[in-house]
Amino acid sequence: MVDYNVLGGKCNRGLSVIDSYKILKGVDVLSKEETFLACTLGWCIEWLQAYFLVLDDIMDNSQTRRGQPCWFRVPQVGLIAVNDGIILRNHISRILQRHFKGKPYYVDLIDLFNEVEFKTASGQLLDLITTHEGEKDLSKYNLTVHRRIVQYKTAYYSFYLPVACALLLSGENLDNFGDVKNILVDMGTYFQVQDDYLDCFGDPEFIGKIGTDIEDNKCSWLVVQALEHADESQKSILFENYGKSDPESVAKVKDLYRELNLEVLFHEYERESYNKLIADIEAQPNKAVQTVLKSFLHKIYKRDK
Ligand code: DMA
Ligand code: MG
Ligand code: MG
Ligand code: MG
Repeated sequence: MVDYNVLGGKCNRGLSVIDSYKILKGVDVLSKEETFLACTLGWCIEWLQAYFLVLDDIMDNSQTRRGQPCWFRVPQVGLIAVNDGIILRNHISRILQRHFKGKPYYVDLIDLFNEVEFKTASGQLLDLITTHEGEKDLSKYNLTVHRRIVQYKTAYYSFYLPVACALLLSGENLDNFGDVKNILVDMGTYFQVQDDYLDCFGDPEFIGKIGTDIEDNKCSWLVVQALEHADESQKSILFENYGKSDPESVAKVKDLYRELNLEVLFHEYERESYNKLIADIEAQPNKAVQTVLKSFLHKIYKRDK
């Protein structure tokens, strides 16, 4: 179960702990002990990610993940996957206890993982209940609603958490890094817009998952932009076909997205977000922090996976 669900991803989140820690310490090579601790925290984030994905795929009724069937689709697993998700989560506390108990920042680490998990679960809740609102009235979707969902469901655990782990390892107090947190949350928002884009326009073979946002009536960045830019007749196509699982309806929504040039709009958004993030990062007083943030941004800018 652990091999099936924890491995096979890009490991961006986990690796960012080690990269960020090296930059904060100002060294190219860490001691054996430091490497071990940074890798351990990196793996804790990968375990957290596995836990969220196992449950997310059930809630989103998805088919594939990382190029294989979603865990709950494996015969003989089914809804036992819910308990497997809980087991994955419990492992994090056990790993932290085994390797960090006694460190001065142990309690801060536990609090951090708990708080980030709560934020993510709240984001998943918003994502799922907003879908019900959208089923009643799709025109309720807008960028404000979208932003709130994605900040919570994606940005904290994917972007703030790795850097916060590296800061704690370096002996820093997280209270002094409010600006850094805000920048990372903006970066996470940009990352989830990419995820929404790839859900429709990415190659399932390459991204390892088949999109479900249109079928699931999700408040995706694409449908928000479509609502913004469509004329009345185009809107009625959207209202008619969004949130339906038959392939003809999905194809009509995708055709409309293309007609509205959403691919071009996305590439503009991508460039603007990048420029804004770079400007915010360069306004940071601490050079090492600037380097940490830029290195994270460059891992995801223009990603196609
Ligand atoms: C991802 O949202 C959020 C979490 C907490 C896993 P999503 O359903 O868009 O992700 P994916 O496209 O990977 O299923
Ligand atoms: Mg999903
Ligand atoms: Mg989801
Ligand atoms: Mg998605």
